[in-house]
Amino acid sequence: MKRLLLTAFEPFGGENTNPSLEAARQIKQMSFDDASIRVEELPVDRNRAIAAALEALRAFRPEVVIMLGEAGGRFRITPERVAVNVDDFRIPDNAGNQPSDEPIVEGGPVAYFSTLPIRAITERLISARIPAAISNTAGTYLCNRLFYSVMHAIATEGVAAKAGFIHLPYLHDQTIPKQVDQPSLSLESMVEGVRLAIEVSLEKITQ
Ligand code: PCA
Repeated sequence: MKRLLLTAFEPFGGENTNPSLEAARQIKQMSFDDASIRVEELPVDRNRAIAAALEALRAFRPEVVIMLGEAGGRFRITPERVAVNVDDFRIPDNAGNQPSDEPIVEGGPVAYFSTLPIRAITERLISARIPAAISNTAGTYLCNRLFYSVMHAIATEGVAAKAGFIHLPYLHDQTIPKQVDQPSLSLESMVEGVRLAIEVSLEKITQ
């Protein structure tokens, strides 16, 4: 049995929900043949989110970590290629923090690459007719910060885990009240996309 840690974020930026949370809650109800999955719901707070994720990483010692978050405005499910060492928040987080141009880890590496099989994940989703593409930037907000912080902990604390981040578009429901047209996916596609990403990651990662 492999251990897989799945993280999701609470709503932020005036939204009532977060697709990552909705998808992760459904995944939590599923069983996977060869893995036990722990779901961690994270606050959109630059300090508490990282503390909770690192605590889960150290306590659960997963072989695979998949972090999820919302990227409103995107058309596809997007496995991220890279996390960069900078916090530059476009809007405050839910605790009111809004750092600009700050390193996440002072003196840390400029960036970390995802160690998830992002190409295989993207291809599997497309085969299942779920819109997907590799993304080359996770932004400079909390999702990038979480992604970088987890990769840094894995690199420096000798945790043998493969990890990476996947951004999800808006759910259909989120776009209904908006004044400006926005792309969205159904919850069904979102959940199936995450389920397939988990399946591919477990298949490709053998330790
Ligand atoms: N998306 C934000 C942070 C929380 C979330 O779900 C981001 O892309 O940084």
